[in-house]
Order: sequence, then C-alpha cells, then structure tokens
Amino acid sequence: MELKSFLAEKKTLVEEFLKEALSEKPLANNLWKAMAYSCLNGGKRLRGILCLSVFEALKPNPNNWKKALPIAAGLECIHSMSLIHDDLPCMDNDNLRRGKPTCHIAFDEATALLAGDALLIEGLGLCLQADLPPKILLTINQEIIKSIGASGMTGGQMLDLNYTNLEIKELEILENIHKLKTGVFLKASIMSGALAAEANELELKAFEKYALNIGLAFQIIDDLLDLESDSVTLGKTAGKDLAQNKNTYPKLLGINQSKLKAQELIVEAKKALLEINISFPPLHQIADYIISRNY
Ligand code: GRG
Repeated sequence: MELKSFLAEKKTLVEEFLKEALSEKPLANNLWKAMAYSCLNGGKRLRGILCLSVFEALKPNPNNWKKALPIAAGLECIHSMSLIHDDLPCMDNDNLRRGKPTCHIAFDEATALLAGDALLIEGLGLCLQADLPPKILLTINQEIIKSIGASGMTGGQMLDLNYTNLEIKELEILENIHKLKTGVFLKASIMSGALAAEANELELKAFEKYALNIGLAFQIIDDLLDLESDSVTLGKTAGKDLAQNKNTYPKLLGINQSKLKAQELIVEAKKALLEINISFPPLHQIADYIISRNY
C-alpha cells in the first residue's frame, strides 16, 4: 500500500474515534465546542498514526492493533492541547492554526485555556480506555505522562521561552530543548504502540532509537518550514521564529547543515528498525515523510 493511502486510512480511523469521543455532551457549552474545534480541525495525526503503525508492525492482525485506537485518539487530544496553549498570547501568541483562527481567537482566552486543560485530561482518560491488560495500560500512561511533564514537553516549552532573545551557541542546549518540547512526546506515541503490542526489550530499545531520531528530525524540519514555507501551506503563521527571535537549527547551523542533520537522523532511525528486522514499509516511509513533508 502506498504511504498516502496508509496515512489516510489510519487518520480516518483516529478521527472517527475522536469525533465520537468529543461529540457534544448533553450539558453542551463552549468548553466542548472549543475542544472539538481545536481537536477535530485537521492536523496530520502523526502521533496517533505512529502509535497504531508500530503496533501493526509488531502485530499485523487488525483485531490486535485496532485495540490501540483509544490511545491514538488520546495522544491526539493531548497534542491538540499543547497547540492550543502554545498559541495563547502568553506563549507564542498566534492567531492561525491548522488553517483556522486559533482557539483563543475563535472563542476567548479563558475558554482556550480550559479547552486545553480538558483535552489533556480527556486525552489521558482515553488512553486508559484501551482494551489491554491493566499493567500494560499503566506502563503506557506512565510513559505518556513522563513525556509531557516538567521533564518533558512542559519543561521543554519553559526552556524554549527562557531562551527566547538569548542566543544559544551550543548545539547540545538547542537539541535538548527540541528533544523535550517535541521529541519525547513523539517518542511516547511510538513507545505506546510498542508497549501495547508487548514488544520485547530489544524491540523497545530499537523503537526508542527510531523515535528519538525521527523526533529531532521532525522539529528540525519544523524550524526549516517556518523559515522557508508560507502561512497558507503551513496552516500557521510562517516566519514566526525569526520574528520572535527564537533559537532554531537553521539559525545555529544554517539551512544546508540543518537539512543534512535531519537526513542523517532519518538514516539512523531506519537503521534502528533494521536492527530488529522490522521491514514493515510504512514505518520506513513515515521516517522519510518526516523530512519530505511540506507542512
Ligand atoms: C502538555 C501539560 C502540557 C503542556 C504543554 C504549550 C506547551 C506546554 C508546549 C508546546 C509544545 C509544542 C507546541 C511544541 C511544538 C511541536 C510541534 C512541532 C507541533 C506541530 O506538530 P504537527 O506538525 O501538527 O504534527 P499537526 O497540526 O499536523 O497536528
């Protein structure tokens, strides 16, 4: 199957699940509307797709990997939450996301804040709904929680804000921020699929390597797209990193070196799959897609 159809099929499954989970509740108010507005408004669904794909690579029978659908949907709720909060005036202050006004513009700041809070909680709740042994569910949720807490995405965002307007000169510092802000949650998405499929130690190690490499490559490409693309293609405001004096890979290494670095990371990611004889083509193709994507 071509990657395009593979991604489309998985995206549809995740979105159908999300629609059901976020359909307006009897006490309908702006909270559920804002949550659905921000979570059901497009997006590549990469984190949910990665979770399902890793599970499928290890256990190809759909009766197995479809069990991870609540986790895939939960991951996308949590990801949408991070985008809502990232767009708030006190953070990146953006008015465009996924080609539409950001949550606080379409609703108001307080509603956006609460919609993010609620998506985080509902997302974690969905992750616990998967029909998997309780011990596995617990391990998956621990991995996800760790990846978004103070030593994960939240900590990465704090560092990113702290370093705004300060020029980072050491690659390790920038790499750490990118890893925390973006990489570890992508890793948790991949590891949740591997854990759900009861991967062995060797497989878990290899998927961790795959994940860390594509996670960093993903954020490097995000930096490059912000610089080289336009707002219509991206569905979010282009050129913000430069305007806000953010530390990025192209700023530190230059455009060509950044592209080279992203390519090297993808080679390493694919090597990790081969180390455990994972020949499931979509996982190799998704790694390539991470650096060839245009939004
Ligand atoms: C999780 C508790 C908690 C707090 C969040 C605001 C914040 C703290 C973190 C922001 C993290 C952030 C937005 C990092 C950028 C990650 C990134 C490159 C997002 C874009 O992901 P895509 O391209 O988006 O997959 P789509 O729209 O396709 O889903």
